[in-house]
Amino acid sequence: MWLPCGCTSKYVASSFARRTLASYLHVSGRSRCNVAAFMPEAAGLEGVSGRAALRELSVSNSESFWAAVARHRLCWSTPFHTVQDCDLSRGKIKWFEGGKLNVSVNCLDRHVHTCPERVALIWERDERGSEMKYTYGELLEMTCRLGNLLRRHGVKRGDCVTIYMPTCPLAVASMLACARIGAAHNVVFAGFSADALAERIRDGEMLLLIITVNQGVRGGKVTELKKTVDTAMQSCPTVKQVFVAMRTDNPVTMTARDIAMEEVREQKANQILEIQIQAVEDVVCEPAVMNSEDVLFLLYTSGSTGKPKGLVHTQAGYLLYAALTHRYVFSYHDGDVFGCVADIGWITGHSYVVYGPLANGATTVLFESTPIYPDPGRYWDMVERLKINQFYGAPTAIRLLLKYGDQWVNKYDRSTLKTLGSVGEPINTEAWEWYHRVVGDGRCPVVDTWWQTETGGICIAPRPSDPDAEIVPGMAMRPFFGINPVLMDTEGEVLTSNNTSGALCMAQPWPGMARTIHNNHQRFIDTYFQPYPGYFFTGDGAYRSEEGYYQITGRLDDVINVSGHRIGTAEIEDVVCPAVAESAVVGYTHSIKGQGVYAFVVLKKGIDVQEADLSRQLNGMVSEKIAKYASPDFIQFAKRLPKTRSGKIMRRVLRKVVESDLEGLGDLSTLDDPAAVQEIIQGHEKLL
Ligand code: 6R9
Repeated sequence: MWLPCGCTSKYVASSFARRTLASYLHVSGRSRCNVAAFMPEAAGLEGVSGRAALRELSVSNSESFWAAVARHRLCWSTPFHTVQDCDLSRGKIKWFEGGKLNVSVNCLDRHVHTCPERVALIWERDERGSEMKYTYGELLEMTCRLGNLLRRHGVKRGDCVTIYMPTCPLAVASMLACARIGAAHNVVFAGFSADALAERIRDGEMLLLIITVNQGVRGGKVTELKKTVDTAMQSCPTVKQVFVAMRTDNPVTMTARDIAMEEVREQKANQILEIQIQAVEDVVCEPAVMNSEDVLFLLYTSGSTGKPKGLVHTQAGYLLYAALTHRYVFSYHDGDVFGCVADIGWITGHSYVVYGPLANGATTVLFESTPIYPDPGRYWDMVERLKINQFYGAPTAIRLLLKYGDQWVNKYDRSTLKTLGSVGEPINTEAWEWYHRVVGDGRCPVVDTWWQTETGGICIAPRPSDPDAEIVPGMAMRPFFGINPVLMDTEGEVLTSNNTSGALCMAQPWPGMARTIHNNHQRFIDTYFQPYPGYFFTGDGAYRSEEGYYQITGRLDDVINVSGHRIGTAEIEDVVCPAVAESAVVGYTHSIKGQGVYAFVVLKKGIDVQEADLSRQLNGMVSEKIAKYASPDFIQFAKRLPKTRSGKIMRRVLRKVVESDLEGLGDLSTLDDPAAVQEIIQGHEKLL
């Protein structure tokens, strides 16, 4: 049952929201054309002839564009006075200053006012056919109760709460409850190990509290999340409390620090049907009035050095960008069911499972399972059952499913599908074609979306463009509104011609970009703004075709992408084993995962071990210190690694060896001892 929330009338869409882009944009000298049917913000806009012109304007007159869109799309309690105050050369990014709002109000209350019975979440639980639906009213109630619970336990505005949970309604409500009371959240992917969790908790001294579940369930297997938290707690003395929700019926050991999150549960045949958060809590929770630039969340991601970085996103700009991209890249329309199968522990889950869809009042799917559980038809069975209109997944899953054959797709009715999305890594042509031809019956546009944790939302994608505009398989294609990509050559000069490749940078700020690295603004500047002064450097390389379309060619740094998960090679190398003198990790092409992990290991002198035993041990250590997906597929033991005379490991050479591209080894003249390369090549051939 839905009960009134703490939303006051000042939060109801203000007159700003009803104004149109025309009131804010003053463009002259262009022909008149109606773009309103496509973008209501643009209703009545003078002088913009179609979507391409609107895009152009979003870059040339970006302040006016974003001001209009922000006023139209977000619900403000106080309007902003300054659209942007950014200086990329100093890594200074501020949007919509003076504005006050609450993100949870924007994601919940305003939809509850209009349609409380609309389904907000469909929880596609691991057990097939046991999905549960939550209306906007119910999600608001859950969020408010949780917000009160957190407040009662001392969480204040500006604090940070770590969420270590699988994708489930309580996790979403926890994120929104933080937003409601003005605390930041730090969601840690539930596949991360105790060490990785502890490292992410310790990095911020303001992290006080954790929310978790007793056990996770995925692919029919149970994972002991609470136990992992208990282990992590041994090295996190500042954590005051751990809230524990029950995903399964199995009790867990509770310590003085732990608090049970639910009180009332309704059960049927050993199945939890109703999770009620502390029924004693009030269902009214006054939303904190937040400044546009207050922190909304931290999210850790891998960089090229060993230590993961906590990227910081703030309130208004992030939410606006997630909402706008969700609506226009996927052609989302009111009433659609949006199915993004990402885990909430990644940025894709934040932006396209939670914030983007909820800000737009969508029905969003929370996928708890795996693409092949209980069989390879799982996604498409879900599409049929939940009547999903937009499906958004990762190429690694598509490549895996393709191998099982078309029959697993054809079995199910996919006629509700309108758009298919891809994210996280390059999608090869074979996978793209299969996705388009088999899954989408050749009638759904496939949008290959390029973006990053740092960008907050999709930056390059085939849509929005005219519905019949060309899409080239495997290409992310076109920049989104307000996005101004450039390619740089090795000298740091902008490449102006087409049919060229370079380092992908952004020449203009946009509201969704990260604001800093938690506790380390200098690292933020050094990583993203120092390599090409005045530009945001993405870390990726890209090709721009003759027609001006973009294709991402891969990372330019020591970050590899395993099944769409970013991992710094240095993070794996940092896992210390007493028998190992030194190691070097590189990525190699893997037919399903996109990239696999290949480790070269040099043992300390006098160590006498069975290589197979040590390999097993090293794999176990990487799983334990980081996560399973980071564990090497190949470990090659070597007497020495190829190094320059100044002692640097020549990774370029190692990468070529693992790709068996001996022709491409390049200039070896700077090597200290070229014979080392021959040894490495022989060792590699033996391993295959
Ligand atoms: C959203 C997300 C970001 C890195 C990024 C790039 C790679 C993401 C891609 C893609 C080719 C695409 N990447 N989407 N590469 N085509 N459509 O994945 O964020 O986890 O931060 O990873 O992933 O290398 O730099 P994140």
